[in-house]
Parts: sequence; C-alpha cells; structure tokens
Amino acid sequence: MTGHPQAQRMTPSEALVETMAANGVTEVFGIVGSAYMDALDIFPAAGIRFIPVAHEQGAAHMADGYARASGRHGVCIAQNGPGITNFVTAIAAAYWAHSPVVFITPETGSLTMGLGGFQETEQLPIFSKITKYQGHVNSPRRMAEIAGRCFDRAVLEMGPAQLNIPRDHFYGECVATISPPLRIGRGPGDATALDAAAGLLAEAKFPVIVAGGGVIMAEGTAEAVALAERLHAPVCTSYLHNDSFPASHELWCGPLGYQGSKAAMKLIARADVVLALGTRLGPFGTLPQYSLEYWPTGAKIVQVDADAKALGLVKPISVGIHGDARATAAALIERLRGRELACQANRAERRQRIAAEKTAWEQELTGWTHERDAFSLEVAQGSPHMHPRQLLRELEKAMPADAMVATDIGNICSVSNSYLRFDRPRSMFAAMSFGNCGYAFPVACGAKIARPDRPAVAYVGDGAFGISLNELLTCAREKIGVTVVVFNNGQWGAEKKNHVDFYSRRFQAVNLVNPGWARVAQAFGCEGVTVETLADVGPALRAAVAAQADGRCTVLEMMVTQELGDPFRRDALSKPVRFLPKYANYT
Ligand SMILES: Cc1ncc(C[n+]2csc(CCOP(=O)(O)OP(=O)(O)O)c2C)c(N)n1
Ligand SMILES: [Mg+2]
Repeated sequence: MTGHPQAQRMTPSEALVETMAANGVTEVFGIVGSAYMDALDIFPAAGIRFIPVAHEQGAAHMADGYARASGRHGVCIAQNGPGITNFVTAIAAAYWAHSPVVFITPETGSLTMGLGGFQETEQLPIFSKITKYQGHVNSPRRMAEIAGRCFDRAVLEMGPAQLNIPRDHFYGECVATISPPLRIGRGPGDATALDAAAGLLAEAKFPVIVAGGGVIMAEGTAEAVALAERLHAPVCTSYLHNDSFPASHELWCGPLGYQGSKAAMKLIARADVVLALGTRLGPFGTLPQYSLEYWPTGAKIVQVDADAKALGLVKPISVGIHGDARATAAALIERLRGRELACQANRAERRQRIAAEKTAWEQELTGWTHERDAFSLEVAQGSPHMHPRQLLRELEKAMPADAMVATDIGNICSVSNSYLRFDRPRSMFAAMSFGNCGYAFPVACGAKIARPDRPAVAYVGDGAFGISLNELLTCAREKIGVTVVVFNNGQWGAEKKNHVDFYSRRFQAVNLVNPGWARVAQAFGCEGVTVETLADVGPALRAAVAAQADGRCTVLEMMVTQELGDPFRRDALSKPVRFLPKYANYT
C-alpha cells in the first residue's frame, strides 16, 4: 500500500462512486430510479457500466452470480421502497450462497422519514436477518466511510452487505478520504487444533475429505488436491459444490447429498477420520439418500471453516479449525510432511476400492435411463418425449470443459446433480440453501458478465422459468450471451412428486399449461430452439454456446416426460391425518 489517501472536497455521490471504483467495481445491476440518479450520472466517468434489468430480483441475483463467478463484489442498486423490497428474495439467496454482494438501498429522504411519504418503508429491518452487515449513511459526510465499510465487510464476513442511504444524502458536499480496501487474511487457524488434526489424519486408516464451498472461496483447489494426494484420500464434494474438487482427478468421488454420488456416500460411510474442508456441513447436505445412511457417526470429524460459528454446529466434531481452507490445507500438508501415515499401509487396497465404487456408480448411472416408480412408468409410457436422465447425460457429454452452470430448484435440476462435473472452481452456481425457484437464469447472466470468456448455462424447470423469464429482456437488450436449458415437463414437478408420494395423487396446482418456450424466447428477441430427441441435444447445446460469443442468448426448450426422481423433502413430510368428517377422504 502506498501512502495515505488524501482528504478531498467532493459530493456524497462522488464519494460513493469513488469508493466503488476503489473497490474495483466495473458493473452495477439495477433499474433506474430518481433516488440515486445523481450518483448514476457519473458511473460512466468512473468506468462503471450500469446494467439495467427487468426486475430488481434479477439485479440482485445477477450481482450474486457475478460475485460467485469472479470472487469479486457483486453490486446492485434500486429505487427506494418497491425497488428495494424487490431485492429481498435474491439477497436471502446470496446470503446462503456466502456471496460478497453489496446492495445499495437508497431510502426515503431523512427529512420526511416517518411521515408516510412516497415509496417509504424501513429498509434496514427487512434485511436484518439476511445480511452480514448493514451500513446506514446517517450523514452525507460519512458516505465514503460507510460505503467503504460495506465493501470490506462483504468480503470479511462472506455475505451480502447493505448500504442504506437516505436519498437526500447523495447531495451536498463533504471532505472525504477514499480509503483503500481493507482485506484481512484469515490464516490457517489455531496451531494446537492443527496439531491435533494432523495427528488424527496421521493415524487414520481410511481418511476421507469433504471439500466444500470454502475451498472455492479460498482459491484452495491446488492445496486440497495436494492434501488428498498426500493421504490418498477419496474426496467427496459437499452438496451443490460439485466444483470444489476437479472431477477428472482419480480421488474425486462426486457429491454428497440429494441426488449425489453413491460412490461418495459408500466411501465416506467407511471413514474413520473425515476432514471437512471449508464446509459448514449444512443439515440438508448430509441427509440419507438412496436409502443410504452414509454419514459416519463413529468417525472422528475434523472441520475447517472460515466462519467459527459453523464449527460443530450441525454435526458433532472432534477438532474444529477456524481457518481459511487453503491456508489450513497447506498447514496440514506441512505438518504431515515426512511423517509416517497409518493410511500408507492400505493405500493400494483403498485405491482399488475408490476405483471400484466409482466404476459401479458410473455403470449404475448409465443404466439408470429413467425413473422406475409406478407413477413415472405410467406417465412416461408411450410419451414421445425424452427421459430426463438421458437428457442430462447428453448435456453432460456436450458441456464445454470450462462451462459455468447455474442450477435452479426443481426435480430435474436436482437430478442433474449427478451429471454435473467440473474441473475448475467457480463453475457451479446452484440455488443453495435458500432454494428459491427462479434463481438460475439471472445468476447465469451475472456470471456471464463477470466471465465473458467462459460459457454460461442455466438449468431451469419450466415452472421456475416462469418466475425468471423476464430477464430475457435484459439478455436481448444488453447482449448477454447465456444458454438457458428449460426442462419442459408441463408441471411443477418437484411439488407434484409430493402429491404422488403423500397425497394419493390429488394433484392441485401442479400441472402447467405452457406456451412454446422457444417461441417466447424469440418474441423477446432471443434465440429459441425446441429439442425433441436425444440426438439433437448435444448439437443444440454446442450451437447455443457458440452463439454466446455474439452476445446471443438461447433458450433450449427440452421436451421431457413427466416422470419424477426422488423427492427433496421426504424427511419433512408425513402422510396426511384428518379428524373432521368432511375431510375424511383426504388421507
Ligand atoms: C420461489 C419459490 N416458490 C416455490 C417453491 C416451491 N417449489 C420447489 S420445487 C418447485 C417446482 C419446480 O418446478 P419446475 O421449475 O417446473 O421444475 P421441475 O420440478 O418440474 O423439474 C416448487 C414450486 C420454491 N422453492 N421457490
Ligand atoms: Mg417442470
């Protein structure tokens, strides 16, 4: 760092924009509004592109996708009141994706606040549970300070920070210092805990690593690979972080959790020591799957997380390390250097077992061309459409090596988990624990803007596409080249599955009457292609990805049967019980 920045006379708008520039911001998502027009006016002069979207939810999702793809801040801004409340769902999603999103929320003017004027609502309480930090500019003179803190805290706390600005506070003048970003290194964690962890790993006969999102955020892939190789430990990826370990590596075993890899589950079930590297071990991510209770309750668990509050929260642990996944992995490698490892003795046997489990799962997956439950067999019989699993396999085969894939919430998106493999980090952007339908498409747009050099693909169910399709407008207007794979099964499938399993097929509000999605895309000024057969899937995906280079967005409408894979929440539903006679038939 060179010298101390100078205090200068400027307006609060200038202080805000200069702070953004100091933090490397080059894109901001939003819908234009009078509240912040004074700052918006000078965005171009500061080298900031404003990307106008169709709905503020899309803006905040794009900021999330941008942050996840780049590791830099994603920024969005909107009009006070309704523009800001439109952010809520997407900010909650970014919170659970641990995304450093800075969302700027101009508020009603400080001199009329509380009088019930136009577009007034208290904007801090609304976001209080879904942000890591809330900065409120209580005086125009504090704009630079508080804006800077929001950018610092979003990174430090790994989640969204709100910058709330009464709209009159954009005006006036201040003498402000634009401080350089404050980036605090996390380090490997406590030495005693590292010693204990190294001791457990050295004594382990069947160590298994779970690589989580923390590995990606810490840019720690190389260290995770080196540690896995030192131990020759199989590596499972944590739920929906399929990009936390390279899939082409012999020690990669695939994802744990819903619709994950049986190989990963069977291998971790044998572990005597688990190293949970950069994962909070979220409750949904380790639920039994395929009737496998795979979590090794007898094993010693070493958990590493950059958020100390996540340690031991969900699963009991033997050692907790509050550290950066990359630095901790490096410190563990250091501590294991030259040391005798118990797992050396059975290395050949473990290697064989890993290979065998992976081969078995791959074969099972290949043979698993369609779902086999009674409902699925009925609806797929005689259908001219593609089986979802076969379609997903074709997409997997045609997916470019450096693709970024955003996935939505739905039955087919969930099943896709087994078919999404990546060799590099920052490649998979699933709607994480918040699980909102409508996540994937705008997130893919944000990712594409952050990384125009990489293909961006969204997997979206037809129901969820209805929530998010307005951003086709943005793609056409701003020439955002993304590929949207819409699974057209004519239903809110994931919820319909619950009707099948628990409500005796009393279908209600789950069947969808769709327009042709390809035609809809064309009407918006995008490309639209309807794909009917497996042979056309690969060529269609490749053509759509090629069109991204020209800034063209393509909707690939995939015609699929109505069969349904295993449900999300078998754990959370139960057969209906009715006591009143008038509801007696509803069991
Ligand atoms: C915003 C939001 N609304 C409702 C839900 C509940 N929900 C979860 S999955 C699902 C069905 C998704 O249907 P679709 O997108 O068509 O995908 P499919 O299950 O058919 O593959 C719904 C409605 C949700 N998760 N998020
Ligand atoms: Mg559907």
